[in-house]
Amino acid sequence: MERTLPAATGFLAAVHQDGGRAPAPVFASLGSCALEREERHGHTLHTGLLHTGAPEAARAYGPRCAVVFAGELYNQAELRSLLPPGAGPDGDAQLVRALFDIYDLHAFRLLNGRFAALVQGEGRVLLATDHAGSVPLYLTAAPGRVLAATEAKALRTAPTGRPLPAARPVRRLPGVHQVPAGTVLEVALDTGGCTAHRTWAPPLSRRILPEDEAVAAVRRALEHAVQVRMGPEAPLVVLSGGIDSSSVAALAAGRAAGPVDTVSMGTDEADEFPQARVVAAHLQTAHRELTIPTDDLLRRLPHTVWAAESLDPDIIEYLLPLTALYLRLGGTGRRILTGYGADIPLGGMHREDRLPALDTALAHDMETFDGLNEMSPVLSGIGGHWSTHPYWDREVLDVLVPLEAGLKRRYGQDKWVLRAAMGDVLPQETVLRPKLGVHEGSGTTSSFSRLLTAAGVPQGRVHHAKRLVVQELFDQVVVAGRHPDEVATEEVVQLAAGQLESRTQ
Ligand code: IOT
Ligand code: MG
Ligand code: MG
Repeated sequence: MERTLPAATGFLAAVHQDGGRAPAPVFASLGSCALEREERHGHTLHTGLLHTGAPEAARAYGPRCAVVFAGELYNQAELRSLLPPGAGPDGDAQLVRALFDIYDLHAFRLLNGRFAALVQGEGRVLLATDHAGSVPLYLTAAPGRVLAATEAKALRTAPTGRPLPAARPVRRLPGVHQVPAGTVLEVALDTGGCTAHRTWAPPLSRRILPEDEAVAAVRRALEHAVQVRMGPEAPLVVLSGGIDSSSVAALAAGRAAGPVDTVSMGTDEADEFPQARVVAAHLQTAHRELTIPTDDLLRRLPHTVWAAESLDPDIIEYLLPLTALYLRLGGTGRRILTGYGADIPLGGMHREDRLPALDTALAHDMETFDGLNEMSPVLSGIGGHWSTHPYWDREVLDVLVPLEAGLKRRYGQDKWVLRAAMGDVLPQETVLRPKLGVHEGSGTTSSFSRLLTAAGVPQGRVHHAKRLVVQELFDQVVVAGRHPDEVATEEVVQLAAGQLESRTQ
């Protein structure tokens, strides 16, 4: 049976020398948890797989290694061509296991996907993220044991591990580290020491292409990325009516057997409903509009930090309206396509005409995305849905990032190459519509700012105060393990305002 969602959307896994016990799995993402215990190479492997019905395909045990896999692969056909004919492993975990037998950890250099994986080999444990680290993966390690999970909060009660210079420490969770993006961390079981192997890095050089070739390459790559992300049923596209999400909706509509669903969120203060409606009408999608009162939106701040486990206040502002949307969607188990991330390789957030500044911003953003968790599937997972982002497909990035800046800003337009690539399937007004960020179009930035100024934060300190709010939320819902329903945004804002005041006195 073809499945809409991946076999597993998250996991907790522990490898112990002495049998040991794994902490009870705690995830923000919804789903059932399938527990299993397996003895191999003199160690015990405990796994808890977060799933929606068929977790078997997320685990694979072979003589050389065991694989635990959350998420999905997008280049399965290519990967299968590397295996002997007839060796048709069913699920992604089996495929990774078969490739591991041939390539060892270099198998991860071959994968284009949205995943986190653990491989237990003899005497070592490997922890792998996709090229973008889009499914966050955390671990603690000590001699004789490794514990890993797709949410940091699942490791908050684990025994303290040793420091791991090859990974990023998590705030206030001693010994807990995040696996870097595009990396295989190899942990030696006897010592708990670890080595990082990079499997992808954003291109630093820039390619010069004629307009038509650049446009065709972008169209081809994006079309393919959308196609491989479609499940057996028509997907749901979160649509703002901007060029990024409208392109995804258009390509999905061109592929789906039936009408594609689209949904737009707005608040009582701001929305992009008219612009999204133009696209929905043009593509004849089954379109919905969800208006979220601003108070309710701000009440979802704790849930956003809980899901994203991110400390960056700007990122949290982008993710808050989307999290609120996912929580209001209703239904279960939708496959959601987004236009998220397009602005990073295309320099869309950058509003000026000078090319050096554009490429500086782009190089910076491609250098610093890791650990922000803005693509995390947990954001929609807390509503029971699976999201995926075609612009951060590995092949799409490998086309978009290296295009010389003059193809990204051209004829006075931002994201020119994408606009030119989509002209035949979208209304002209959509193709020409200037960029508007989700945090602006929903009034999120301004309403969050207002909350702080109302609590006495001076204008010039608002951004800093937002950072303190996000930190405090992180400490409550991730570090202390509180449920976000029990955390009041208002109280945390008061606390941050108070901290700021006492520091400036
Ligand atoms: P924006 O590009 O406006 O929105 C991101 C995605 O969220 C859209 O493509 C769309 O799928 C969905 N979306 C946005 N608004 C709505 C809406 N009203 N209703 C339904 N869905 C919507 C911020 C931004 O401008 O978002 N994200 C940037 C940049 C991230 C910066 N990160 C970084 N430097 N590491 C982005 O590239 O997506
Ligand atoms: Mg965008
Ligand atoms: Mg937008």
